[in-house]
Amino acid sequence: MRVLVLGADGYLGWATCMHFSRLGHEVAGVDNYWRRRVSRELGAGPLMPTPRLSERARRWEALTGRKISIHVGDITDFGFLLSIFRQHMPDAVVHYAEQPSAVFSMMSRERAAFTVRNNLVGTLNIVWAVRETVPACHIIKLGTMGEYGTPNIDIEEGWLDVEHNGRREKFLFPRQAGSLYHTTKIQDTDLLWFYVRTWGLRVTDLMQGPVYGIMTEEAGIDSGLLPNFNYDEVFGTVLNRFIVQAVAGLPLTIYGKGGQVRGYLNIMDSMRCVYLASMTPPGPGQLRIFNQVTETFSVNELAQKTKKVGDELGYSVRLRHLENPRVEKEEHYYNPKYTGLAGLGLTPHRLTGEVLAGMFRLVEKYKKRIRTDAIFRGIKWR
Ligand code: USQ
Repeated sequence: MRVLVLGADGYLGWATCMHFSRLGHEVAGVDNYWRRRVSRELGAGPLMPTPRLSERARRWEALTGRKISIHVGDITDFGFLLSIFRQHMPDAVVHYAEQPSAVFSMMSRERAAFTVRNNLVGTLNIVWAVRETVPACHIIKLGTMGEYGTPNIDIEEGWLDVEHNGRREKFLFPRQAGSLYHTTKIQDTDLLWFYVRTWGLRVTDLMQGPVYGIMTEEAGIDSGLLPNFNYDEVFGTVLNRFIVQAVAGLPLTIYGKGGQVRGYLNIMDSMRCVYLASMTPPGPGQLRIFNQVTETFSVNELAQKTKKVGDELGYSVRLRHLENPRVEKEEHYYNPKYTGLAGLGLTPHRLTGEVLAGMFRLVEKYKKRIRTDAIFRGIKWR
């Protein structure tokens, strides 16, 4: 397969490039280094030194003999994106090239506008590039479980059968996001759904929960291949942040009561899900949706697990409930379905003590690089 990975420099992008490459596919990665630049501007770079993509691709080729092509550019520039499609004529495109931070999208009008423009125009450009070059190309878009919000009913896998006044119809499951970023993810799903119906595109939408972890099968080969791992308030996800906080000797930042439940998954399972989806593309005119999570936890449960393992390793982990900077329910019903990817063969890596201990050990190696001032600045939703 020829695979195009958009957003190749992000937490998941480079790991995805290596995963497809190791499994024998022809991979091209694209990024404009936006996240690197902004996290530097915000005074919070990645925990591990993260070479630029061309350097990582060189190391990968030297170590494995496999080539990954790299292109630096912005997918909201249609001419640039079209030239990449013409050059690679991909069978599948993995779309991570969105502004991924809920916090960033809530910081100012300018950052909200950037999020809307980047995420929607980027997605629209992919649709047009596919239509003009490879109409059968499978678009794999990273959606997010946060699009559903926390409804008081079970969350189905993408769709809901509705019976109304004696008639039935299937609709996208109702969505009610908790941040402007999550709202743009609803909007880009709507864009894709429109073009699926109108132009017969093939699309998979992966409704992913927060991802945790550092090590993947491929990154284990060389430390210069590790993911772009952020732990700061803007770009870090909660469990990754907790491990870094524990290693730095800071109390874990539990927002509000800590009863917020989300569906989580290990970075290795995230790679596997994208791969499994790519191996079984939907037919033309089909929008296929999977809930990409493997376990659900409350923030309190994650904090307790981190504390238990951290204490065993000698860290004396402290927990602190902070006034919640976000607007979200802190106690709620949460029951998402997630059987689709298991049906394609996913065998989850569970959040065991051993997995947590492995994260502690790796973070410890980079302890001197932790910027404690970037961990909590209290960026508020209102
Ligand atoms: N939280 C804390 N303390 C922290 C950080 C977060 O209690 O220090 C809480 C949040 O309030 C929230 C939960 O942990 O209730 C998850 O927060 P998060 O920052 O890990 O995740 P979120 O902002 O929702 O966004 C992340 C990724 C995003 C992805 C999303 C999946 O940044 O790209 O789409 O996870 S989901 O959450 O399912 O929408």
